[in-house]
Amino acid sequence: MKPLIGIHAHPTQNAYRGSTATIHSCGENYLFSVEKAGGIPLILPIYDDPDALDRYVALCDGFIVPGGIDVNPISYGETPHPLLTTCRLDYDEYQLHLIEKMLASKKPILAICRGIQIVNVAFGGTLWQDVSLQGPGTMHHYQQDITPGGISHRVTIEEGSILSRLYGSEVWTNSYHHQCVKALGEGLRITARADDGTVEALEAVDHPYLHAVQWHPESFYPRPDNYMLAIFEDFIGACAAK
Ligand SMILES: [Mn+2]
Repeated sequence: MKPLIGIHAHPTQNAYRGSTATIHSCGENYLFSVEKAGGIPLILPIYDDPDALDRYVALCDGFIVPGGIDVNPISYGETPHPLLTTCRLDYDEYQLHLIEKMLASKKPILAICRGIQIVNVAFGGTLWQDVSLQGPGTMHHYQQDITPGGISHRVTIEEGSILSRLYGSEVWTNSYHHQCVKALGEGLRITARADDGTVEALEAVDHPYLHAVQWHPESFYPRPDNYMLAIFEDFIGACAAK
């Protein structure tokens, strides 16, 4: 049976006829990537109820924590910097509650972009509210080239990681983030960095399968040589092995 992959929905504003209702959304490239890698995607609504979250975690074989808006610095005990953009504390709280239950289940987790950031916060880490705050020499991490499936910068990979098994010592990625990991959460290890030192991938030391990347592997979907599908295939493989 194909593994069922729960993907956290993202809160998106509905512009239709002036409605103010939030849409619980998921980009189709996440769904296509899960399907192509052999899984069945299921979008989990933003519903912060302990019983509901227990049911979601019991139902799914693995989880994707997707990209999205900024993490509210209140979630990691800091005050807002002027470069902070849109965030929602209620979304952070929902995700932190759900991630806690996901981690307890020991089921595989793939975290992407905002996902790596909120996972780092779940482990007690903090974030740079804008990549430029890391200091002089920080690269541009918000991609300017709009080629579908386009790349932006390379990352250097640590030995003995999921990424090194898939790509060796380096791989070219896209980059659509303006925040990044600052203090590393306890129990996590860094498995890839950009040339300016920005943290680009994490794994958990004491968890069967937690893989977090700062780029968007699902956005490679339009490429004929979608070499980032390997990240989804490896994750779905771990979900199927449970
Ligand atoms: Mn980057």
